[in-house]
Amino acid sequence: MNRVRGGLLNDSDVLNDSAFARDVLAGLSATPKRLMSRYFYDERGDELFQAIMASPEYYLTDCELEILREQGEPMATAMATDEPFELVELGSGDGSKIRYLLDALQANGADFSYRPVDISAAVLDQLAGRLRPGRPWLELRPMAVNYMAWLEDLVPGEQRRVFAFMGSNLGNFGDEGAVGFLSLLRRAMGPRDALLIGLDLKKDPAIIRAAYNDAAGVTAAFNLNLLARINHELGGEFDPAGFEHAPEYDPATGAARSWLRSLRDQRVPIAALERDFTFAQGERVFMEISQKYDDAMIADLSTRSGFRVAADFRDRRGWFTDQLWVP
Ligand code: AVJ
Repeated sequence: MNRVRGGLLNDSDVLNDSAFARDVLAGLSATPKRLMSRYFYDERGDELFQAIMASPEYYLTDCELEILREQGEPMATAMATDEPFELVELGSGDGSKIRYLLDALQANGADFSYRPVDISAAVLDQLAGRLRPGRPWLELRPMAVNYMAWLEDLVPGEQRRVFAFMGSNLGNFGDEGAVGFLSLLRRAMGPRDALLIGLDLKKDPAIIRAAYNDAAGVTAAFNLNLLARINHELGGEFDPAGFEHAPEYDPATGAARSWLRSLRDQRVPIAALERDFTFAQGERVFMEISQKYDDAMIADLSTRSGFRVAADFRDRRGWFTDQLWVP
């Protein structure tokens, strides 16, 4: 939790105290203004993301669940060698999808342990509660850390590792960010390691637009919640009713972007930043990119970051892919 001491914060407090404060200051000082989607996930944000995954328009979770449920066996075969390995899932969440893969690996006689890595200890407790019952064989080694920071210091291990980065989380990095992240991961991998990566594919634009603008307004609330978080944690005075959710999808590039648009001219003080920020009517704040891929983009991305695509598993509709990438 960030400390807000009315009027007593100086610049070095702001700069040293919290990455959140620093990133909000930089983002709202930029043109166009932007906020970072990694900050969506406070307690309320976690709840809203769960609700997004349960919404009828958000197909990504259903597609990946179908792949894991119905192709767990070939996936387990593609992933395992005779060597014992550790399955390291980056940003595991509560483990609701991966269980199909764990069960398929076990059925295949794979010798493996499972290390879910997530920034939220609460979510890892839920994961353990969900996965432990009925799986006495599971070697579960949860780790509550920021996986980005952890990866920076990670070197190839003695034991083989298979990383998993599911759910099209890569799509939030943008193009350069994605190559940067994958290259970082690649440097931490030994020659026999592998990466299981989930990527959302280009499809009928109407389907994608609906997924990021659901009729019940959950995605809108998810974006607006970041303004509420700034209010709580940084002493901001945003009126969330002063902004609207304005997502867009460009079928040519596959970029789905979310913006918040100011509904009027307004000035918003943020105490912890000791600044007011002005928003013109119609001005947009960039919130998130959710990249959609096609085969050419995936070939390009994997090559640029030092990987080769070894296996490709898609749902029946061909909307989503889980791929095994190797060095
Ligand atoms: C968790 C990054 C995969 O981009 O589809 C869902 C987040 N944002 N609805 C995505 C999200 C709006 C989601 N990822």
